[in-house]
Amino acid sequence: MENREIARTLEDVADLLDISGANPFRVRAYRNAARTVKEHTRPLRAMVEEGADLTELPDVGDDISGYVEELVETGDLELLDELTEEVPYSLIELTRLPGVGPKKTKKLWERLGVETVDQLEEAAGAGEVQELDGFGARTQEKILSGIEQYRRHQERFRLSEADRLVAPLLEHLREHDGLERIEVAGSYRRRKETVGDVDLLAISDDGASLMERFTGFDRVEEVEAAGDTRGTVRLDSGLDVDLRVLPAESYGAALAYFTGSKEHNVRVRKRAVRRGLRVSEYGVYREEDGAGSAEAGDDAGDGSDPRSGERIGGRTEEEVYAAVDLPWIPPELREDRGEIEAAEAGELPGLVTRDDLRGDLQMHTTWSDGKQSVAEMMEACRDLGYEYLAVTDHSQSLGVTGGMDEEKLRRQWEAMDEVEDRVDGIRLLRSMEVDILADGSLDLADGMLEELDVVLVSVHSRFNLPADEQTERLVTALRHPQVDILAHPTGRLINQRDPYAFDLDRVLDVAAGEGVAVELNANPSRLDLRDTHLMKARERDIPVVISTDAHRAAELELISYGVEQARRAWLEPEAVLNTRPADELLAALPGD
Ligand code: DGT
Ligand code: CA
Ligand code: CA
Ligand code: ZN
Repeated sequence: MENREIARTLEDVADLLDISGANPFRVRAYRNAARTVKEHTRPLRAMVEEGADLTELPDVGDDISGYVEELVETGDLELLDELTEEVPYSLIELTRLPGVGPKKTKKLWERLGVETVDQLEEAAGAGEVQELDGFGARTQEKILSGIEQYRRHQERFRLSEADRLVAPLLEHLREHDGLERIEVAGSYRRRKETVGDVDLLAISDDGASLMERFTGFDRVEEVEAAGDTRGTVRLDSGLDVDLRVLPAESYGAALAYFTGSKEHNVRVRKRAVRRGLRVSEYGVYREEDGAGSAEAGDDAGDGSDPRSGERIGGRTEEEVYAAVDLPWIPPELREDRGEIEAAEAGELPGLVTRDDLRGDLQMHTTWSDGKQSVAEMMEACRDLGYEYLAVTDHSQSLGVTGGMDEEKLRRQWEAMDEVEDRVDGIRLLRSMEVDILADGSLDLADGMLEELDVVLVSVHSRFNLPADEQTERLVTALRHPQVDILAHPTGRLINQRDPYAFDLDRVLDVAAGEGVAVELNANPSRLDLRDTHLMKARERDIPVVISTDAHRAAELELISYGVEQARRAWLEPEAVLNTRPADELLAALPGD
């Protein structure tokens, strides 16, 4: 059992206790312990196996330590079973709806008998919710739109979640003797920020036994289909996985087909038809006279044999593209957003890679809400091969994060002077993630801003301002002469929070005018700006900075998600400021 799952179980206990009206201190104890477990870097499973004393962890006492051991050893928690005899488990889902929470959940359950999201939707739709005291028409409205947002966000998995869930499955399949090769196709290979399901392709001459191994994976909850060449399972996380088994000669064609996107494939097949060819998941075939369908659209269901005609290729993706007179196209571009035209003209972009980056320009340390020291972050960045980093702790208005006022910032600078003497081989830039206040002013005095190497600004509060006020707030901040970079510009959290309402085009116009850079926040929950927004920035020649916003050294690795998103936006190294050496980077930023 992973730390995440242990933490989730403890959170479930807290929610159920909270709904049942337990002592708030007891509820908080479970929540705090859940956070400790979630953030702990070592697997608690390993600690339990070693017989380590878990009570040495913050917020973990004798009771909770016992529960963690029970969970690790049995996979179950008797306490949870007892609680769900009193309080339906499905109520936990209600507490996660925007604007609901445990207190309201309790009332909805006791007064209306609501136990599920569906039942709540029905009750709110029928106007029953607004009749309860403490609710009212506005709350009911909010609950309905919250359910809608929740549903929209439930459907797809974040790419990083898919990565985490797929890795052990791939490992499990790779142990199979007859397996020659396996790869993940679909939106996962295109590195889309979320995936609907995961599409695996394998080469093996023993499909049946590979399929058996696939359906026998211990995280499989349900087998939806399982034949010799294709199967679909649902993992216990709710993620669906397709597996297709192919002969080696079809591998390239199948990889191209199942990588998609569908829109991209349609364009490729149209080109094939014009050349008297047929491209299917089995290969590239020359049409026999009269056998070709003039219809170039979707081949699924047109009734003809996808393997008819003389086979002329399909072992590699390059062969498929070459057959339609195109160079190989990187998966991140395969969205029919102009890549076919660019490929035809020999003008595919030379996409930015992880190795092009020379530094990371957003991270937090123990000076605010980060978990590691400046020295540790410097060393970690140096180990990643970077030439520089900017430490960007929060400013004072974010009190909960330990945000810094002037006096604390000065102390940080003094401490940094000393750290620089100890840590060699990497340059430390003085920076700060300065909060943009509601009126667009900045949360640090001008005299201090002037002394920073890089001024990063961002919004962390008042997400609900009317769109025109939010836009003005951002514009005012961008016009401040010391501002260099606008961090996580839309504020969205994938699957959790929509972007705040504002006019992005206008903000980008002002950024372009002021020479301010925009951040591509690489955290896989943010990816902000996203691909389509970055394309808007690219059109305006706005420089982009890819940063992790790491709160611990391990999170610096998440930079790869940012690079992938940048590639989906067609960004070349020249468009990304932190591909440049530090002096060039500083010269390119507007604030002096
Ligand atoms: P997802 O799973 O919603 O994140 O998106 P994809 O792109 O992974 O889509 P998926 O899993 O439905 O199918 C994987 C790929 O297989 C897709 O990108 C293109 C190809 N494909 C699937 N169904 C069709 C189809 O009906 N026609 C064509 N042309 N291609 C298809
Ligand atoms: Ca898929
Ligand atoms: Ca699929
Ligand atoms: Zn931030």
